[in-house]
Amino acid sequence: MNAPRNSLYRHIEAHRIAGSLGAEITGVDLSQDLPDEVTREINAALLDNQVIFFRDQSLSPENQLDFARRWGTLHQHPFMKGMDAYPDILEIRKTPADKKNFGGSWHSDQMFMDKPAMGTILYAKEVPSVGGDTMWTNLYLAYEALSDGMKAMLADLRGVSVGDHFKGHDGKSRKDFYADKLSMQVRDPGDIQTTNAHPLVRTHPETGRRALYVGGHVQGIEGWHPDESQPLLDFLMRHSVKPEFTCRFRWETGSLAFWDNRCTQHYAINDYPSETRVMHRITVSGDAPY
Ligand SMILES: O=C(O)CCC(=O)C(=O)O
Ligand SMILES: [Fe+2]
Repeated sequence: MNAPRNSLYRHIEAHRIAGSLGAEITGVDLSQDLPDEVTREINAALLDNQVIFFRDQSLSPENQLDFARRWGTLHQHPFMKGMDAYPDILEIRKTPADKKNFGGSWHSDQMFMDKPAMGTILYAKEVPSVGGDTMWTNLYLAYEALSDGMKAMLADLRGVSVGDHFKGHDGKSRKDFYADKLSMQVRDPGDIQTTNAHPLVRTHPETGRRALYVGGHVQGIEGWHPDESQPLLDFLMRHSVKPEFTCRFRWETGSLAFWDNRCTQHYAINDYPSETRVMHRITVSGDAPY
């Protein structure tokens, strides 16, 4: 069902890295001004594979911004401060002095916003000699694998996502969670609404496929008591990240990943205590889920 459709691409090739999602794309230099036809093929590859990877790219911040803008307006993280010279780029940096990492639990980006991020474009500037891989999971497959009974129960439910104080941060605020454990700069979201409810089963606006829309930010179910919702959410999270639904990418300097947050979750693995990892991240704005 998810095989690469190389016969449909004229400018790029897609090479699957796992059975359930993820493909390495070859034949394109992202620093160039891409013709619309190539952009359309990259978008098709993203929809077909949920997360796509490019290796050996040499991108300035401007190049990465130009590439990201082909997919829409850019979205700034309400809790994290962007680079001084490029506020639309979040530098994800972890050094041996940092004990925690950014994105080190399963989640879908900015799911706590009224319009969560459509996609994230992450570019590797500096990577550990080994470790610091990222994993993704396919939420279409997670949905399709549920029983008809569970699908029926989830059909009209909405999960409440919270931007701060979530389980992946030990229930602490980002500020307290990072404090002396991660030197990335946190910011105050001001009056941006960072708690929002979305359908637990989401229809992808471009493919029309249904996905189980869960992630670490989901803390409750609208109209349910926490004693009722927590066991169900625990099950859905466990189910959604079964190894069979996942892929894992080994970064090199110059690798770029582009993932679709509408049908995936991801997890940044924190297993390089004595090395440094630096990534440049841009998120593309998305629609209100339905
Ligand atoms: O650093 C990574 O591999 C991913 C971090 C993350 O969660 C993100 O960029 O959204
Ligand atoms: Fe993330």
